[in-house]
Amino acid sequence: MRRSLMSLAVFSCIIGFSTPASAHFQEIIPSADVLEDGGSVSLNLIFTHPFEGAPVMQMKKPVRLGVLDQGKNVDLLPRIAEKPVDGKEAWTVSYDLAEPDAAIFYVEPQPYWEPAEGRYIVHYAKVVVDNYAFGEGWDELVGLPVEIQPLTRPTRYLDGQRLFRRPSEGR
Ligand SMILES: [Cu+2]
Repeated sequence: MRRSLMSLAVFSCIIGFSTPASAHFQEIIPSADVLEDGGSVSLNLIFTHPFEGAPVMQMKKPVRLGVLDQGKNVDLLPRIAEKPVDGKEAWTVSYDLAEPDAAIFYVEPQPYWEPAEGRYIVHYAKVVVDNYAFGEGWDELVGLPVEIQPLTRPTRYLDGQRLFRRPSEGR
């Protein structure tokens, strides 16, 4: 699970690649991808080499950080907190998920200068957290300039069952 989570977060939306040997990407890693009992999720934002786990790179405060929750875009920048990793600037944010639904967290980091390509690059990234293992809403788009729309459910099932129904679906 950890690996698929990572690949979702890392490969969600990437403009431009540097050479694979030195592949650094924006990470947005939630504390859980499915909250079986609802509650709070925290996400770590790290600019690093995900497959090697290091070295961590400096990540300036992002331009945008938000979540699409219950069909509404919530700005999470006011709640962001610094959480350095290996002495490099990195960030974290916590968010309470109230209703059964998939919440889609996303980040627009500041552009960084990629010497290998002679250009600035922005790693848009997003990740889905399924609250109460609801199992729907994960394919909604948050409206990034480049964005992958999942064609299959990116979060795990609980015994193949949904635990909750929307109120409109009745019993
Ligand atoms: Cu690198």
